[in-house]
Amino acid sequence: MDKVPAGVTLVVGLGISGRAICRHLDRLGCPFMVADTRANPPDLASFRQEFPDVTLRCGALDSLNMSEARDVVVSPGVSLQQPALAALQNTPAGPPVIGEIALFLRACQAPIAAITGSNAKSTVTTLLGEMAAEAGKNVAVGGNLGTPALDLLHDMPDAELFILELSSFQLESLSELGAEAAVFLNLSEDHLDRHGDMAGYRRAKQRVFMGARYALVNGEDAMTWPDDGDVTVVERFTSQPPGPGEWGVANLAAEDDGGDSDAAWLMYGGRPLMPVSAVRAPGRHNHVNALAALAVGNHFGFPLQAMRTVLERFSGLPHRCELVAEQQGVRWINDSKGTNVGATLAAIAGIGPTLTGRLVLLAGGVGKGADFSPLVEPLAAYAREVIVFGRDAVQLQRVLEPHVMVTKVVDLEAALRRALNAAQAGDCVLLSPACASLDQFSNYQARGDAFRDGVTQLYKEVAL
Ligand code: UMA
Ligand code: ADP
Repeated sequence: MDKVPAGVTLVVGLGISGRAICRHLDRLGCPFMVADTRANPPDLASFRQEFPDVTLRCGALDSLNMSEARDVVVSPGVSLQQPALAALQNTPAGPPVIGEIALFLRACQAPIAAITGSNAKSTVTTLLGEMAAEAGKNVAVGGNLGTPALDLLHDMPDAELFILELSSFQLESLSELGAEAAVFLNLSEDHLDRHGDMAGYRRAKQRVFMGARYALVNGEDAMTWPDDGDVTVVERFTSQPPGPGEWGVANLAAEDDGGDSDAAWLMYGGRPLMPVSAVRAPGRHNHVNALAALAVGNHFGFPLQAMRTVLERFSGLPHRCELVAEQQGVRWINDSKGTNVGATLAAIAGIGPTLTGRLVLLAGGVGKGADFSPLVEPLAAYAREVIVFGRDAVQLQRVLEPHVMVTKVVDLEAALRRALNAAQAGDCVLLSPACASLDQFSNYQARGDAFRDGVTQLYKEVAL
């Protein structure tokens, strides 16, 4: 059996996090080796270029003796429940089995804002980061989005605030966090193949509150509220008129808003903050995202004017309900980041009421064990057709077919061709797959890019 030498740290995983962990250990001068559970992990050549002398072991972990490692640092995509790691955690005097964020916490001196939820993490993290920068803070933004947390430490050693998007995979392995501000935005089905059930998924996300001084939760989603009462201050946001101390949306009569009669405003309790119409990112879900960012920004003391400036400027992230083409009266919208049912529901709720025609939805990929039935009602109301593709296309077809026309195709390219035939003027073709992309693409960005490029190509062909 192979063995990790005594005192050497084992890095599990050769992906983005694994490499950030390696760079960090390298900078600290800690001896380390890497294991990846796959026989042929991707991008081996670039790893070898970056770390020519580091020992790399590929294949199952159960034939690797890890008992004398200094630490075992596991990438988020690797489950801590897999037998070799579970056994190691049960070994008395075994090495600590930790994740990238635990290493980050050992080294980080500045306050942290930690943002989690099933959806909207990246949007709120980005908004808050831009608000901090607009307020003149030296802020580092990353985590599950963008730059890995450990690389941020190196890239921005003088950062006075770290704003981290944290996934359930990153939170699951933590035994402490101590965020200055912890945000739990919403909870809907995702990653059940990894966490077993909703209770397991929620338990992982609840770890965001461990040792937090301030928590922000969703007033309309009790699943986001902290279980134990050890967070000193808990604030809530809601899409409804707010109660005292809550962040919400209310219609203001003329005397309250200086003449903008009956307009919807973002509010803090009874205090109007800005008209909803001034928030540039479209859709109701972006109004609550704006409120979440305003609430945390307020906790950190950012001036309201700076935060408003950001909300007036920020039009949304790529691959999230992004309009990529409008041709012959048909809008083509890329929501490739709609990787779970909750996100696709939000996209349909945002776009459906704006249609003069109908919706043509492109969906499918890796369903992660989710229940697709919540899609039935909105699709019956808005869809002309649903075009399904990828690994779990049949599951989607089975659930949706009795209620809406469903066409099953092999891949996204075929889905685009079918959509071009199906869509009529006034319609919207929406890629919001409710599934992960990894069966047919390297990530959701590649899937979104393929959608954008495919649409351009289709209309070129039509023009010929
Ligand atoms: N893998 C193995 N064996 C290994 C290592 C990895 O099979 O030994 C597989 C995993 O099961 C997974 C894939 O390889 O399918 C990637 O896993 P990883 O842990 O190496 O992933 P990274 O490349 O480090 O990227 C991770 C996040 N990905 C995951 O958690 C799956 C990235 O979020 C994140 O940007 C990056 O760390 C930096 O923090 C992506 C993501 O999909 C966007 N996140 C999920 C989500 O948002 O829903 C959680
Ligand atoms: P995450 O990082 O959690 O995946 P993103 O900001 O990238 O979140 O958005 C992912 C998806 O969630 C997008 O497809 C978007 O349409 C949808 N979404 C955005 N905000 C919300 C919200 N407040 N509630 C539900 N879904 C949302």
